[in-house]
Amino acid sequence: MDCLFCKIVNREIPADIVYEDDEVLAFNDLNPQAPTHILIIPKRHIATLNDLTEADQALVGRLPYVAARLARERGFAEDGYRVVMNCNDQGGQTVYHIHMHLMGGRRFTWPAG
Ligand code: D5M
Repeated sequence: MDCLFCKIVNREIPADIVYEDDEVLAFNDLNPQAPTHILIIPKRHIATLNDLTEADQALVGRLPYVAARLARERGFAEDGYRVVMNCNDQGGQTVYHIHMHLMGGRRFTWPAG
């Protein structure tokens, strides 16, 4: 399948992997927007949030769980951080394999741009 993040899962292209379990992979974003910027993905290909089924709920629920764990490990869980999932063009999605952005280490403003 011609999916960038599936290729990272399959080790066909390199990435700076920071967490892995049976279902989830996390790696540093190539274009970081914060001192820590990690992408957390399900290993299984799901193109957008719109493609989720009821059966995917537990899998996708792991993404914020892993985000919080990584935030704790990096020491900014208490100060705070931002998690984002972009959906489709107007939502700013550029890679069509769902991913949660974990950004930390600086102050974020709201509303997001
Ligand atoms: O976010 C897609 C994100 O994926 C964006 O922040 C850049 C990042 N990206 C793109 N290619 C790579 C590779 N090869 N490694 C790591 N990170 C990558 P979106 O929410 O879809 O706009």
